[in-house]
Amino acid sequence: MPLESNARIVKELAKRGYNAEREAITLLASAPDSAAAVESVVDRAPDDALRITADHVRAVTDDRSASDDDPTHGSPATRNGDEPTATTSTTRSPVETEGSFSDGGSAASDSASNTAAGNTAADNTAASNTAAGNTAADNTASNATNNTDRNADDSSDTAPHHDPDLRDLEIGNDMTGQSTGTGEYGDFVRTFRDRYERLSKVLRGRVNHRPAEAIAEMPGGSDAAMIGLVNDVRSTKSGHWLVELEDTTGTFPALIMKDKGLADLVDEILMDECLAVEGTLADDSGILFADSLHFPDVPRTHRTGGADRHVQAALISDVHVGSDEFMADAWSSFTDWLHTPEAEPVEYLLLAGDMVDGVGVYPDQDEELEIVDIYEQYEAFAEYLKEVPADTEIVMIPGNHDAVRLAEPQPGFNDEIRSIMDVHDAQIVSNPATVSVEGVDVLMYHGVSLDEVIAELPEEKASYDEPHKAMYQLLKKRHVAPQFGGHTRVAPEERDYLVIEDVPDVFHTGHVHKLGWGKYHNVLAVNSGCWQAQTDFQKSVNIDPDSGYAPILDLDTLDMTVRKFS
Ligand code: D5M
Ligand code: FE
Ligand code: ZN
Repeated sequence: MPLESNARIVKELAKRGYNAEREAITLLASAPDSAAAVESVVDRAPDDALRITADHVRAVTDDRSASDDDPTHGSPATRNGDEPTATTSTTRSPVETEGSFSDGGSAASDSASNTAAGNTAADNTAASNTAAGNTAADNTASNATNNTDRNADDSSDTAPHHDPDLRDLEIGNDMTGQSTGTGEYGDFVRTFRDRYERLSKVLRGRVNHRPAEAIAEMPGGSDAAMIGLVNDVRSTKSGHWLVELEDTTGTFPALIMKDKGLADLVDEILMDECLAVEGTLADDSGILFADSLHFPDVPRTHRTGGADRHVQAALISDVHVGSDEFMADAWSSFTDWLHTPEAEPVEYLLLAGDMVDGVGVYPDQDEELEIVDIYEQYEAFAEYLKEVPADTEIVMIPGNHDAVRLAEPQPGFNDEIRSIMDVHDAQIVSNPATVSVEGVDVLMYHGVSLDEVIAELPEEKASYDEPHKAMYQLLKKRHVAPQFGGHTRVAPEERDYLVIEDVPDVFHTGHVHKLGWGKYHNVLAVNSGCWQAQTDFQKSVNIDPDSGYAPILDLDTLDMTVRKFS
């Protein structure tokens, strides 16, 4: 089946406002005169149809099967002169360009090798992570070859049909419509209490903790432990650190001596996160000399779920439609590929925020906008979404460029924006949210706090070149945005929706526009790059984005393949 004609059919239908099933595209592509077939199908589709199904195409086929000029039937020999040949289409195949993934010098190959190298140092899952990184690159290369063969072989075939009954998608922790916060002092108290309660539970089994007010009453020299939110971290004149923790009864200081071997952990402490400190009380019971520090963390024994069939999800983010730098061609290569037999297992598309570029997000942004009206941006985005096969299940959360409140948790889009995008019937949920896809729990979070983690932590623990390592820190803190009152805006709610209460199998973020992935205690962390080339603004702040990549996740094995479409 010529890929180019697939792509043209998808675009032709999208232009007329239709989204199409993959099978419908396949049937139309195999028609002797695809253009005429598209016309007939569009003419005959019910007025209220938003999507063209295989049945719509067959209805035309069945009606006209006796006719000589039936555009949906006939041998390839009757192809139109301007129909691209299979050879042309294979040359145009998007997967062929992904060779640059491993041909050195590109941002992606840098990311890939960083990922592998980084994991080696990180933890004892290193061996398998390194292997996973390599597998991704190798798979990509061999898939490209397979794809070429299959394109040639499949010319008369129809793509297998997706069985919606096999699909299994559940949303958890969506706070859309649940916002209770009024921004008053009491709301903040409730949010922090909830954070403390749920995260201290995670730590309780590991230390024999006492409330702050009880510790102050204990005899000097006693062993003691406290669980609290970090109220202050300071280094002392002699090079030690003073960490003040707060619980529901008060605050208590802990002194972390520089020779205790805890410096590495102190580096990772963020304000307002939940920690446990264990040690010995000073003679006057006024301070705790720390012997150990504990983060809530992910147990190393975490066992992941998995699909019981071969099915995949594409994990992407930061589309930025409306920006001058939105990469429409790369996007179309991606959506064209989704219509190929090779992409048949890709039944889910998870979008982690920044669908559009928005307006007024950064200084002088309007100089870099192709579309200056936010609603028109979503209309354009909806058109691009129509290029995605109609039978793909889509889940999306907002990001900081989207038209929802900036403070996290961000509720899913309002009705007006939902109605603009309703052609695809996407699940539109809050940032963050958890989705269970065929038994795989995916925590989706846009990722604004990653900037903060990267700014606060030493380079080797979190950097833009290895965004997945910054994600490891959030997993370790069991909170997607621990620091309050800094760069990440947090809205107080009755519940702290940003706590990572249940350990996910996959953690998916975007925002920093860098591609990076790796495993932390068996959890796959994926930061998914973007679909926007470098903006002048990003150039001025030295951001070199990884644009036009789609990480494809096997839901049965949790292996990942990164595909390049730019
Ligand atoms: O974010 C894309 C990246 O750009 C992300 O890492 C944040 C960074 N960014 C955004 N605004 C600024 C400012 N003002 N200074 C420095 N870095 C910034 P996105 O959400 O797509 O804009
Ligand atoms: Fe973005
Ligand atoms: Zn963003």
